[in-house]
Amino acid sequence: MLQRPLDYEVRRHYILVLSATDSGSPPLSSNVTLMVEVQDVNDNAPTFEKNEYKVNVLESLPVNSQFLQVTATDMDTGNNARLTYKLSGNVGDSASKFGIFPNSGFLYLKETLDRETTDSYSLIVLAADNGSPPLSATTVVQVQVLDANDNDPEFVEDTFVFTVRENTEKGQHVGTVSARDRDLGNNASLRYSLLNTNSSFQINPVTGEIFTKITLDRESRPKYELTAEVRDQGTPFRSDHAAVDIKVLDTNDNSPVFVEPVESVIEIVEEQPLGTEVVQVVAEDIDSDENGAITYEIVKGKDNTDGADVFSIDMNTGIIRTRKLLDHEDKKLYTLTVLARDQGTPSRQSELKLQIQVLDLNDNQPIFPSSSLSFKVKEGVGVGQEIGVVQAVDEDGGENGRVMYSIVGGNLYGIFDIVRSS
Ligand SMILES: [Ca+2]
Ligand SMILES: [Ca+2]
Ligand SMILES: [Ca+2]
Ligand SMILES: [Ca+2]
Repeated sequence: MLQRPLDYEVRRHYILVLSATDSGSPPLSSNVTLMVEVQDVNDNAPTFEKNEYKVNVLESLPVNSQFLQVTATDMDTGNNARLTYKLSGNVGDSASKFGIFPNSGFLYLKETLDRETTDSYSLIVLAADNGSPPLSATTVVQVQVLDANDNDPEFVEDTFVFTVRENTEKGQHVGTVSARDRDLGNNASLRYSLLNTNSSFQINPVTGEIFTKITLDRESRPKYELTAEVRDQGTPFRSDHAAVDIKVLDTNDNSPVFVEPVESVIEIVEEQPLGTEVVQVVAEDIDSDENGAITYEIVKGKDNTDGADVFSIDMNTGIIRTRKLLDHEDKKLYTLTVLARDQGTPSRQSELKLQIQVLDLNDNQPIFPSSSLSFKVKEGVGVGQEIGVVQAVDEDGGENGRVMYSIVGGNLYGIFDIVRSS
């Protein structure tokens, strides 16, 4: 019988020598050698070499890759020490993403990881021996998922629309483009640039702020269509593009310019009905909207502008008409100052000085100073001798006032002749 417990782990074999002695005299005896083999019983649980393992796994690690081996030991022998590993008590993602080889304790990936969805796992690994009943131990594997550059940066808008006023000094802030990247660290560290290289705008590569590089002129270029690029700093980098539309806002930096009439002297025949069109003035202003919208007016009270009350102008069309009946004989030339004004704030304006010449209509007949004249001529005067001068006055100007003379009656036998023009 056992006086003390056997421990297989301390001593596996005992060799006992037994002696049998009879009670005769003298007693006889004989010895026998007894081999006692201590059999292992499953009295030791497995133990892991660490209570907790920590491992970093790149999210881009391929499926089936092994990333950690856990090891447990068991003091027993045989089946009592033959260990089987398994993942135990894990739920959801943890259960579906990871597997373990039951004999080696190698952990491997069953599905791809995504740090942007789950960036750490806590796995429970169980090691059980094959005793009966089995004994087991557990350890924890902390998996930290490391970032891979698997996300493109994304601009927050497909098209950024900015406005900037013309004539501002270079360095004017136009707007800011921005993008997001779901990765981490360098994989999400963004740098901005403008593609189609241009001399008018620059971008802060870190902040995405766009500034002017020059003083813009809307009249030479009212709109810019640029492309912004964003890159992350991963290796290799990933990128995105967005349109950047920049509209240049107008300032009223141009005055109206008269383009019609080309001639500064305008002719009109006298005696036309009131409201007769004299001329249409046209001015242009290359600014936009109100800064380029023109109205016309006639300037009054200026030096040498004596036509202000005689003519009117349509403020919108620039058509100048008569307000009074013009009489060439009364006044042959009017001076008129026309103003073209834009509707900017403040407005800009230009002046055009016009001369309006009133042309003669043949409205006056020649008039002799008196109804009858008498010349005294001595007889015997030689043929061709001048016997007197008649003069008629015509109020009309030019051709209309040039008088032609002729004898129309009483010239018996053709004795007299008259010089037709004098
Ligand atoms: Ca990225
Ligand atoms: Ca990532
Ligand atoms: Ca203007
Ligand atoms: Ca302008």
